[in-house]
Amino acid sequence: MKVVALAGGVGGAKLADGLAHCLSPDELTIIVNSADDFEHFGLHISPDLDTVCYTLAGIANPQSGWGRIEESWVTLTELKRLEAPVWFQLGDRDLATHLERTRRLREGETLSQITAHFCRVWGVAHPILPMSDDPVRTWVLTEEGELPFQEYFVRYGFQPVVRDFQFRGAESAQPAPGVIEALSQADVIIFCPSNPFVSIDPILTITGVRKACLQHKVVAISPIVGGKALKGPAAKMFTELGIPPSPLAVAQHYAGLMNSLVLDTLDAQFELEIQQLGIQTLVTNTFMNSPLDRYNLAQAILMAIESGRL
Ligand code: FO1
Repeated sequence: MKVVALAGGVGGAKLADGLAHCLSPDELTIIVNSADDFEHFGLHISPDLDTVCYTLAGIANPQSGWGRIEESWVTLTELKRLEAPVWFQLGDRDLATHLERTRRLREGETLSQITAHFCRVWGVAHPILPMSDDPVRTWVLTEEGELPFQEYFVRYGFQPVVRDFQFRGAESAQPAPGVIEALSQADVIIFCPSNPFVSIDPILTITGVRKACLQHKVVAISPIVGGKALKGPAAKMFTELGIPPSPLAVAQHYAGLMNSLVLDTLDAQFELEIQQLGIQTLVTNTFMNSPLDRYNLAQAILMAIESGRL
Protein backbone atom coordinates (compact mmCIF):
# COMPACT_ATOMS: atom_id res chain seq x y z
CA MET A 1 0.00 0.00 0.00
CA LYS A 2 1.38 3.44 -0.94
CA VAL A 3 0.83 6.04 1.76
CA VAL A 4 1.55 9.76 1.86
CA ALA A 5 1.45 11.39 5.29
CA LEU A 6 1.06 15.16 5.70
CA ALA A 7 2.70 16.25 8.93
CA GLY A 8 3.51 19.31 10.99
CA GLY A 9 5.17 19.37 14.41
CA VAL A 10 5.48 16.93 17.29
CA GLY A 11 2.14 15.02 16.96
CA GLY A 12 2.65 14.60 13.23
CA ALA A 13 6.23 13.43 13.71
CA LYS A 14 5.16 10.76 16.20
CA LEU A 15 2.57 9.23 13.87
CA ALA A 16 4.97 9.50 10.90
CA ASP A 17 7.46 7.52 13.00
CA GLY A 18 4.81 4.87 13.77
CA LEU A 19 3.98 4.61 10.05
CA ALA A 20 7.68 4.33 9.19
CA HIS A 21 7.88 1.28 11.44
CA CYS A 22 4.98 -0.35 9.54
CA LEU A 23 5.79 0.62 5.94
CA SER A 24 8.91 0.42 3.77
CA PRO A 25 10.52 3.56 2.27
CA ASP A 26 8.84 2.62 -1.03
CA GLU A 27 5.44 2.61 0.64
CA LEU A 28 5.58 5.81 2.72
CA THR A 29 6.39 9.43 1.82
CA ILE A 30 6.11 12.17 4.42
CA ILE A 31 5.31 15.72 3.28
CA VAL A 32 6.11 18.31 5.92
CA ASN A 33 4.90 21.85 6.59
CA SER A 34 7.62 24.41 5.93
CA ALA A 35 5.52 27.51 6.64
CA ASP A 36 6.82 27.59 10.27
CA ASP A 37 10.31 28.22 8.89
CA PHE A 38 11.96 31.48 9.86
CA GLU A 39 15.30 33.23 10.17
CA HIS A 40 16.91 33.71 13.57
CA PHE A 41 20.49 34.94 14.08
CA GLY A 42 20.69 34.87 10.27
CA LEU A 43 20.07 31.11 10.27
CA HIS A 44 17.35 29.33 8.33
CA ILE A 45 15.38 27.27 10.84
CA SER A 46 12.89 24.62 9.68
CA PRO A 47 11.28 23.48 12.95
CA ASP A 48 8.74 21.02 11.54
CA LEU A 49 11.15 19.40 9.09
CA ASP A 50 13.72 19.02 11.85
CA THR A 51 11.14 17.61 14.27
CA VAL A 52 10.05 14.97 11.75
CA CYS A 53 13.63 14.10 10.68
CA TYR A 54 14.99 13.96 14.25
CA THR A 55 12.03 11.80 15.35
CA LEU A 56 12.44 9.27 12.55
CA ALA A 57 16.21 9.24 13.14
CA GLY A 58 15.61 8.51 16.84
CA ILE A 59 17.55 11.63 17.87
CA ALA A 60 14.66 13.92 18.95
CA ASN A 61 14.37 15.19 22.49
CA PRO A 62 11.85 12.77 24.04
CA GLN A 63 10.56 15.34 26.58
CA SER A 64 9.77 18.31 24.34
CA GLY A 65 9.43 16.36 21.07
CA TRP A 66 11.44 19.08 19.25
CA GLY A 67 15.19 19.67 19.25
CA ARG A 68 17.85 17.05 19.92
CA ILE A 69 18.28 14.34 22.53
CA GLU A 70 21.38 14.74 24.76
CA GLU A 71 21.43 18.43 23.91
CA SER A 72 23.81 20.97 25.49
CA TRP A 73 23.15 24.69 25.79
CA VAL A 74 26.57 26.36 25.95
CA THR A 75 25.91 28.70 23.01
CA LEU A 76 22.49 29.72 24.29
CA THR A 77 23.91 30.46 27.77
CA GLU A 78 26.62 32.67 26.27
CA LEU A 79 24.08 34.39 24.01
CA LYS A 80 21.97 35.14 27.08
CA ARG A 81 25.00 36.76 28.78
CA LEU A 82 25.37 38.94 25.69
CA GLU A 83 21.70 39.97 26.05
CA ALA A 84 20.87 38.38 22.69
CA PRO A 85 17.26 37.39 21.83
CA VAL A 86 17.10 33.89 23.30
CA TRP A 87 13.31 33.39 23.35
CA PHE A 88 13.78 30.65 20.74
CA GLN A 89 15.89 27.94 22.33
CA LEU A 90 18.62 26.67 20.06
CA GLY A 91 20.75 23.87 21.49
CA ASP A 92 24.34 23.26 20.43
CA ARG A 93 23.67 20.07 18.45
CA ASP A 94 20.57 21.57 16.85
CA LEU A 95 22.59 24.67 15.86
CA ALA A 96 24.82 22.52 13.65
CA THR A 97 21.73 21.62 11.60
CA HIS A 98 20.76 25.28 11.13
CA LEU A 99 24.32 26.41 10.37
CA GLU A 100 24.83 23.76 7.71
CA ARG A 101 21.34 24.18 6.23
CA THR A 102 21.92 27.95 5.93
CA ARG A 103 25.36 27.47 4.37
CA ARG A 104 23.99 25.02 1.79
CA LEU A 105 21.02 27.28 0.95
CA ARG A 106 23.48 30.13 0.32
CA GLU A 107 25.47 27.81 -1.98
CA GLY A 108 22.28 27.33 -4.01
CA GLU A 109 21.02 23.95 -2.76
CA THR A 110 17.28 23.61 -2.24
CA LEU A 111 15.55 22.83 1.04
CA SER A 112 14.51 19.41 -0.29
CA GLN A 113 18.07 18.55 -1.42
CA ILE A 114 19.42 19.56 1.98
CA THR A 115 16.71 17.59 3.80
CA ALA A 116 17.51 14.50 1.70
CA HIS A 117 21.22 14.87 2.51
CA PHE A 118 20.61 15.30 6.25
CA CYS A 119 18.30 12.27 6.23
CA ARG A 120 21.01 10.16 4.57
CA VAL A 121 23.50 11.21 7.25
CA TRP A 122 21.01 10.58 10.06
CA GLY A 123 20.03 7.17 8.65
CA VAL A 124 16.43 8.06 7.76
CA ALA A 125 15.41 5.88 4.81
CA HIS A 126 11.83 7.11 4.28
CA PRO A 127 11.47 10.10 1.96
CA ILE A 128 10.77 13.29 3.91
CA LEU A 129 9.85 16.17 1.61
CA PRO A 130 9.27 19.81 2.50
CA MET A 131 5.95 20.91 1.01
CA SER A 132 7.84 23.49 -1.09
CA ASP A 133 11.36 24.73 -1.70
CA ASP A 134 9.94 28.25 -2.03
CA PRO A 135 9.43 30.45 1.03
CA VAL A 136 5.93 30.28 2.52
CA ARG A 137 5.47 31.94 5.91
CA THR A 138 2.56 31.60 8.31
CA TRP A 139 1.37 34.86 9.85
CA VAL A 140 -1.11 34.78 12.69
CA LEU A 141 -3.65 37.59 12.73
CA THR A 142 -4.38 38.19 16.41
CA GLU A 143 -6.35 40.70 18.46
CA GLU A 144 -3.00 42.33 19.22
CA GLY A 145 -1.95 42.60 15.59
CA GLU A 146 -0.26 40.29 13.09
CA LEU A 147 2.61 38.10 14.18
CA PRO A 148 5.06 35.83 12.35
CA PHE A 149 4.27 32.26 13.41
CA GLN A 150 7.25 31.56 15.71
CA GLU A 151 6.75 34.87 17.54
CA TYR A 152 3.10 33.98 18.13
CA PHE A 153 3.94 30.39 19.10
CA VAL A 154 7.18 30.55 21.07
CA ARG A 155 7.85 34.20 21.99
CA TYR A 156 4.27 34.92 23.11
CA GLY A 157 3.45 31.34 24.10
CA PHE A 158 0.35 31.33 21.82
CA GLN A 159 -1.41 33.69 24.23
CA PRO A 160 -2.69 36.33 21.74
CA VAL A 161 -6.26 35.58 20.62
CA VAL A 162 -6.31 34.45 16.98
CA ARG A 163 -8.60 35.86 14.31
CA ASP A 164 -7.17 34.37 11.11
CA PHE A 165 -4.08 32.91 9.43
CA GLN A 166 -2.17 33.86 6.30
CA PHE A 167 0.31 31.71 4.39
CA ARG A 168 2.33 34.39 2.71
CA GLY A 169 4.07 33.29 -0.47
CA ALA A 170 1.79 30.25 -0.91
CA GLU A 171 0.17 31.63 -4.09
CA SER A 172 3.46 31.51 -5.99
CA ALA A 173 5.11 28.57 -4.20
CA GLN A 174 5.69 25.44 -6.25
CA PRO A 175 5.41 21.99 -4.67
CA ALA A 176 8.83 20.53 -3.88
CA PRO A 177 10.11 17.84 -6.27
CA GLY A 178 8.35 14.55 -5.58
CA VAL A 179 5.36 16.02 -3.74
CA ILE A 180 2.79 15.78 -6.53
CA GLU A 181 4.28 12.50 -7.83
CA ALA A 182 3.95 10.89 -4.38
CA LEU A 183 0.41 12.19 -3.93
CA SER A 184 -0.69 11.00 -7.37
CA GLN A 185 0.59 7.47 -6.68
CA ALA A 186 -0.89 7.25 -3.18
CA ASP A 187 -3.52 4.69 -2.22
CA VAL A 188 -4.24 6.83 0.82
CA ILE A 189 -3.25 10.25 2.12
CA ILE A 190 -3.03 10.53 5.90
CA PHE A 191 -3.41 13.87 7.70
CA CYS A 192 -1.35 13.29 10.83
CA PRO A 193 -2.69 14.59 14.19
CA SER A 194 -1.07 17.96 13.57
CA ASN A 195 -2.64 21.39 14.01
CA PRO A 196 -5.25 21.75 11.20
CA PHE A 197 -4.88 25.56 10.99
CA VAL A 198 -1.10 26.01 11.00
CA SER A 199 0.39 22.60 10.14
CA ILE A 200 -1.91 20.86 7.62
CA ASP A 201 -3.65 23.87 6.00
CA PRO A 202 -0.35 25.45 4.80
CA ILE A 203 0.49 22.18 2.98
CA LEU A 204 -2.99 22.17 1.42
CA THR A 205 -2.45 25.67 -0.01
CA ILE A 206 0.45 24.49 -2.19
CA THR A 207 -0.52 24.20 -5.86
CA GLY A 208 -1.88 20.76 -6.68
CA VAL A 209 -1.98 19.37 -3.12
CA ARG A 210 -5.66 20.05 -2.40
CA LYS A 211 -6.61 18.74 -5.86
CA ALA A 212 -4.62 15.53 -5.22
CA CYS A 213 -6.40 15.10 -1.88
CA LEU A 214 -9.78 15.45 -3.60
CA GLN A 215 -8.83 12.62 -5.97
CA HIS A 216 -7.65 10.20 -3.28
CA LYS A 217 -8.81 8.58 -0.09
CA VAL A 218 -7.92 10.88 2.82
CA VAL A 219 -7.79 9.68 6.42
CA ALA A 220 -7.29 12.30 9.15
CA ILE A 221 -6.41 11.70 12.78
CA SER A 222 -8.01 14.16 15.17
CA PRO A 223 -5.44 16.19 17.12
CA ILE A 224 -8.25 17.17 19.49
CA VAL A 225 -9.00 14.70 22.28
CA GLY A 226 -11.43 15.34 25.11
CA GLY A 227 -11.77 19.00 24.05
CA LYS A 228 -8.00 19.58 24.31
CA ALA A 229 -5.16 19.53 21.82
CA LEU A 230 -2.78 16.59 22.21
CA LYS A 231 -0.09 19.32 22.14
CA GLY A 232 -0.02 23.03 21.29
CA PRO A 233 -2.73 25.60 20.56
CA ALA A 234 -5.16 23.75 18.21
CA ALA A 235 -8.01 23.61 20.77
CA LYS A 236 -7.43 27.22 21.82
CA MET A 237 -7.55 28.28 18.15
CA PHE A 238 -10.87 26.49 17.53
CA THR A 239 -12.34 28.18 20.64
CA GLU A 240 -11.08 31.63 19.67
CA LEU A 241 -12.58 31.19 16.20
CA GLY A 242 -15.94 30.43 17.85
CA ILE A 243 -15.91 26.64 17.30
CA PRO A 244 -16.09 24.20 20.25
CA PRO A 245 -12.96 22.02 19.92
CA SER A 246 -13.84 18.37 19.22
CA PRO A 247 -13.23 15.68 16.58
CA LEU A 248 -16.49 16.88 14.99
CA ALA A 249 -14.93 20.33 14.57
CA VAL A 250 -11.88 18.67 12.95
CA ALA A 251 -14.20 16.71 10.61
CA GLN A 252 -16.01 19.93 9.66
CA HIS A 253 -12.71 21.76 9.16
CA TYR A 254 -11.61 19.16 6.58
CA ALA A 255 -15.14 18.73 5.15
CA GLY A 256 -15.19 17.84 1.46
CA LEU A 257 -11.55 16.83 1.59
CA MET A 258 -11.50 13.94 4.00
CA ASN A 259 -13.18 10.51 3.78
CA SER A 260 -12.35 9.09 7.20
CA LEU A 261 -11.53 10.32 10.69
CA VAL A 262 -9.70 8.52 13.48
CA LEU A 263 -10.82 9.71 16.90
CA ASP A 264 -9.86 8.82 20.42
CA THR A 265 -11.90 6.45 22.61
CA LEU A 266 -12.44 9.43 24.97
CA ASP A 267 -14.48 11.03 22.17
CA ALA A 268 -16.53 7.99 21.13
CA GLN A 269 -19.73 10.01 21.69
CA PHE A 270 -18.96 12.05 18.53
CA GLU A 271 -18.75 8.99 16.27
CA LEU A 272 -22.38 8.92 15.12
CA GLU A 273 -22.54 12.65 14.36
CA ILE A 274 -19.33 12.41 12.31
CA GLN A 275 -20.65 9.37 10.41
CA GLN A 276 -23.79 11.38 9.62
CA LEU A 277 -21.52 13.76 7.68
CA GLY A 278 -20.71 10.80 5.42
CA ILE A 279 -17.33 10.25 7.07
CA GLN A 280 -16.08 6.80 8.07
CA THR A 281 -14.66 6.55 11.57
CA LEU A 282 -12.24 4.55 13.65
CA VAL A 283 -12.33 4.93 17.41
CA THR A 284 -9.08 3.92 19.08
CA ASN A 285 -6.43 5.11 21.52
CA THR A 286 -4.66 8.04 19.83
CA PHE A 287 -2.31 9.03 22.69
CA MET A 288 1.29 8.45 21.65
CA ASN A 289 3.26 8.45 24.89
CA SER A 290 5.76 5.80 23.77
CA PRO A 291 7.22 4.47 20.52
CA LEU A 292 4.98 1.40 20.97
CA ASP A 293 1.88 3.69 21.09
CA ARG A 294 3.00 5.28 17.78
CA TYR A 295 3.41 1.86 16.19
CA ASN A 296 0.10 0.56 17.54
CA LEU A 297 -1.82 3.62 16.29
CA ALA A 298 -0.19 3.44 12.85
CA GLN A 299 -0.89 -0.29 12.67
CA ALA A 300 -4.55 0.16 13.69
CA ILE A 301 -5.03 2.85 11.02
CA LEU A 302 -3.35 0.82 8.27
CA MET A 303 -5.29 -2.34 9.17
CA ALA A 304 -8.57 -0.40 9.11
CA ILE A 305 -7.68 1.02 5.68
CA GLU A 306 -6.68 -2.39 4.32
CA SER A 307 -9.86 -4.04 5.57
CA GLY A 308 -12.01 -1.26 4.05
CA ARG A 309 -13.21 0.05 7.44
CA LEU A 310 -11.66 3.42 6.68
N1 FO1 B 1 9.19 25.39 20.72
C1 FO1 B 1 9.05 26.09 21.86
O1 FO1 B 1 7.96 26.09 22.42
N2 FO1 B 1 10.11 26.81 22.39
C2 FO1 B 1 11.34 26.85 21.81
O2 FO1 B 1 12.23 27.50 22.30
C3 FO1 B 1 11.50 26.07 20.61
C4 FO1 B 1 12.74 25.99 19.99
C5 FO1 B 1 12.89 25.15 18.86
C6 FO1 B 1 14.15 25.02 18.27
C7 FO1 B 1 14.29 24.21 17.16
C8 FO1 B 1 13.18 23.53 16.63
O3 FO1 B 1 13.33 22.75 15.55
C9 FO1 B 1 11.94 23.66 17.21
C10 FO1 B 1 11.78 24.47 18.34
N3 FO1 B 1 10.54 24.61 18.96
C11 FO1 B 1 10.39 25.34 20.09
C12 FO1 B 1 9.36 23.94 18.43
C13 FO1 B 1 8.69 24.64 17.28
O4 FO1 B 1 8.92 25.98 17.16
C14 FO1 B 1 7.18 24.38 17.24
O5 FO1 B 1 6.85 23.19 17.88
C15 FO1 B 1 6.70 24.21 15.84
O6 FO1 B 1 7.08 25.21 14.96
C16 FO1 B 1 5.17 24.03 15.80
O7 FO1 B 1 4.94 22.98 14.98
